[in-house]
Amino acid sequence: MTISVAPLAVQLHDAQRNAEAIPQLPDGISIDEAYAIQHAVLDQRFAAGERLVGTKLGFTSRAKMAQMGVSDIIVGQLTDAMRVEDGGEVRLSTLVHPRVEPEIVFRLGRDVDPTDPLADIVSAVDAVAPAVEVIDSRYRDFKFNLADVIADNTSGGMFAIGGWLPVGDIGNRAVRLSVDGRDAQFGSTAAILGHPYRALRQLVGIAAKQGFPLRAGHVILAGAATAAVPFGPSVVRVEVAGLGSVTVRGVA
Ligand code: 0L1
Ligand code: MG
Repeated sequence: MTISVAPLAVQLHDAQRNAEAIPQLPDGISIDEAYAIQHAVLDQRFAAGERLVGTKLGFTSRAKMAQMGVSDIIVGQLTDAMRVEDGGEVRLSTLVHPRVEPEIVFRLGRDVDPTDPLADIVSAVDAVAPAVEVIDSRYRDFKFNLADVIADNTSGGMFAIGGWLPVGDIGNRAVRLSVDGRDAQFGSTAAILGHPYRALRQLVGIAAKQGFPLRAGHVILAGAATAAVPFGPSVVRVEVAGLGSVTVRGVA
């Protein structure tokens, strides 16, 4: 099937700007075509003045794969406009049907060339932090297939990052997501492909194939350690053992 990238990208971009759900994309879109649509969606954000600040991995944990019925790792893009300060507010009316999920985030201390077979992304990481990701599918009822979600910038919404720390042993740290002080999800960083470094290494291959730059200063969300929960007017806190915490407040 030959698809027209531009109109689909405009539809997705408008859905995000207007916080209005749209139907899923036509059947038969390939993974490469889905990434082409995602790039065209992000180009509209860049044309409006937003800046690329990193990438996000998705479906790196079984809990997320099971929740969404999708089983391949996907990559989306983060812009400066998507970032909320730790403790900051997210205006819920700007999103379609937001959910929150607990993550850890890496920061790159130097550029990584993903096309270099010897690229060692783990050694390029200079800091790690807890993060909360606000995801928001532009599709009606949060229902999508793999191509749909890739085209939709992997449900990218907003994200907040806690305090940066030098990278220590992050292979099996307890993770808690709480809403208004009540526990909502428990997990471990080990749920992220067995070790979050595996997620980083997988990112390199996808970045090479799909044209994502990995630059010094970029942040990389490793993917949720647990299933996501709906985000309403509330204070959401993510804690990662040994790494501290980060909060965001959803406001009507
Ligand atoms: O961290 C994740 O696994 C996010 C996946 C994004 C797609 C979604 O669940 O809507
Ligand atoms: Mg995520």
